[in-house]
Amino acid sequence: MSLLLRVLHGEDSERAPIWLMRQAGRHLAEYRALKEKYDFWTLVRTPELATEVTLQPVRRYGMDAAILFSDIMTPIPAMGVPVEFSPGPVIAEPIRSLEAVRKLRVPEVGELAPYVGQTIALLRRELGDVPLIGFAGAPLTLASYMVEGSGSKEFSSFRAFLHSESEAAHALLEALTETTVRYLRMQVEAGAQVVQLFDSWAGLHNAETYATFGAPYVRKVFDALQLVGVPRMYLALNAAHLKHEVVRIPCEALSVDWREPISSWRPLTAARPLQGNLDPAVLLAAPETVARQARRVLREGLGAPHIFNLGHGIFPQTSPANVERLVAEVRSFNRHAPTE
Ligand code: 1CP
Repeated sequence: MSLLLRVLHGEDSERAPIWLMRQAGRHLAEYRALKEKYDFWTLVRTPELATEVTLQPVRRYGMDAAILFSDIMTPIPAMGVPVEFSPGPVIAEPIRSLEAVRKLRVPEVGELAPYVGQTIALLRRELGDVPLIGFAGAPLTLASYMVEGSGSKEFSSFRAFLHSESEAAHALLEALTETTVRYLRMQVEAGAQVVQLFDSWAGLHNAETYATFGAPYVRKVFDALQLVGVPRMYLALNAAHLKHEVVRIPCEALSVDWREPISSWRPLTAARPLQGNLDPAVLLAAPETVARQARRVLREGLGAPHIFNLGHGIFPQTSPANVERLVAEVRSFNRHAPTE
């Protein structure tokens, strides 16, 4: 079994597996070259191109996992809501009422981004022993974009909607939950060996709002996937104030962003694998700083299963040489006999 899967099954391995959020994409010249010829949707919707982009960081760095090249918004058009990228998601007609929610479709599995299943099948043939991570957006984060209409610093329209149109909000979250379950099941059937739910905007909410509109739907998605039997990983970003809710989510690994050290989560998570949590900005510093900070995170991860990752996506201006240095540092760190 691959190192990542062993750690997800609870092994406190000698070496920490490493992959990086957004490891494919703009920091790689080979991605930028493709991006000159094709727009983002074309890359995602063409299985050969999405396969190539997914493989680029695996080839270059020898990562311990590949993550499907796609976006959290990929299943949304099949619900009847067109999505453009500029560069983040843009929805021309945001969902703002119960009426609009009632018009949404919960797509059948076959209608849900069939090109994703084809990409996964191609990837499984190319990847050999390297595991493939499938992913989806958590319902609350998907709803943030659908109601706001685009990314935003505060998502004020969305947050107001949760409070003023709570019936519509719950109906929207239900539709997204069912769509996400079908979408992730499809990914697993096609060959994804791990799934991650990205809750990038969970941290905007207080504990009560997250407990009402966030956590219950994540739990539903993961409960449905338990039967499927692949390890489930959850990232709630900027969510240290939601720790007590987040640690109750049923999943095999929690991703931890960079704002608090792993040791601040460990007392609440017992031996559950934790993933993270290097500040992606460290990769913009000098190589010696990258190495030193990587060791700090590795030491924090000792004593229970740890998957090395960034606390959030890699910045586009990151130099591949620094990523190489990072991978080498993680590879050479013996977790059973740490030095320093
Ligand atoms: O390593 C990989 O292959 C990464 C694949 C990937 C993933 C996992 C992409 C490609 N997007 C995502 C998930 C995603 N998309 C998240 C969750 C993770 C996170 O928090 O970073 C979110 C919030 C989005 C939404 C999104 N899509 C944004 C952020 C907008 C905002 O509100 O700040 C952006 C810029 C996109 C477009 C996008 N998705 C992916 C890429 C490479 C891009 C940029 C397209 C380009 O090259 O111009």
